[in-house]
Amino acid sequence: MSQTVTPALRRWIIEQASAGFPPESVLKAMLDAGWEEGVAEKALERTLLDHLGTVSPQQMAAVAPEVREAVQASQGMGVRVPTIDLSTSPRRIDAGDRWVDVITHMNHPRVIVLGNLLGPEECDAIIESAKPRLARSLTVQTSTGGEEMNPDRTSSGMFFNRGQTPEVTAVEQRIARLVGWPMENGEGLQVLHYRPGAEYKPHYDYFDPDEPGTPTILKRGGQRVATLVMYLNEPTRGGGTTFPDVGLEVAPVRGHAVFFSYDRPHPSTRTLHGGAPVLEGEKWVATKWLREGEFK
Ligand code: PD2
Ligand code: ZN
Repeated sequence: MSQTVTPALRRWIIEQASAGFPPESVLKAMLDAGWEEGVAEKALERTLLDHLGTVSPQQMAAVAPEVREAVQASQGMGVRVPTIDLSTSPRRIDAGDRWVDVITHMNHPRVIVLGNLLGPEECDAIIESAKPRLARSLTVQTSTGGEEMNPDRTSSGMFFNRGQTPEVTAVEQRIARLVGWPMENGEGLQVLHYRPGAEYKPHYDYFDPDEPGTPTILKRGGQRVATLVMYLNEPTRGGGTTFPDVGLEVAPVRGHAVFFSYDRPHPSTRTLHGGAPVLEGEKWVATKWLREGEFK
């Protein structure tokens, strides 16, 4: 008889580990309860690696040392990611053709909220050139590497090619300078339009390594390592960008942007994020995703 790992079992495993029980005693309890050894070992390992990757350092200190080591080993070293050097607490950063304001930032997840990244006339020009090409948003289907309609994303959208209009080029050059990452590693700018009620449910922007379509997607420049969501207008109410793991919501202010980076394709980066429903008015954003290598 095949045994399936239920959410209840996963919750129980997490409770045991959080209470400080070492993995051997959790495994023994599962075997005593009638679980097949192979199934129990796999369930234990997957659950602990997924869950413990996302907990705070304080919570992590409470788990058994061998579990902590296994989680750290499985996560390995992260890759180099785009960054904005804030070590000297600058209030403004020279992005080449414009001074960009630093509004707020946090380290885990690495999130930086920027002001004045785009001027109002640039926001309008990008919206106007996107309008004629909008279609209901598709997301990359990681099971095949193709594209699919996604009910979690009720916006309409389009992609520019890199350098497609003068405003797009200016913004791409500014971003490259700001985060110290080659323009060639950027995907084409995506524009999204949300009407009242539209939202983008929480998700990760990296490609799930366990999905069968991911190797195909990664042939074009490797993993995504950072995202910049730029607000092109202001909804009257709602439409913030949320980070549920840390209770953060970034307000959509015209010309502002939220930058976040992820050095591994894993929930431990705490970069789960979503677009909250627009309650009143409409919302326009432009998203720039940055890859590890050149996006061709
Ligand atoms: O529009 C947003 O706030 C939003 C939220 C989450 C955009 C994206 N993700 C995205 O484009 O990936
Ligand atoms: Zn996203």
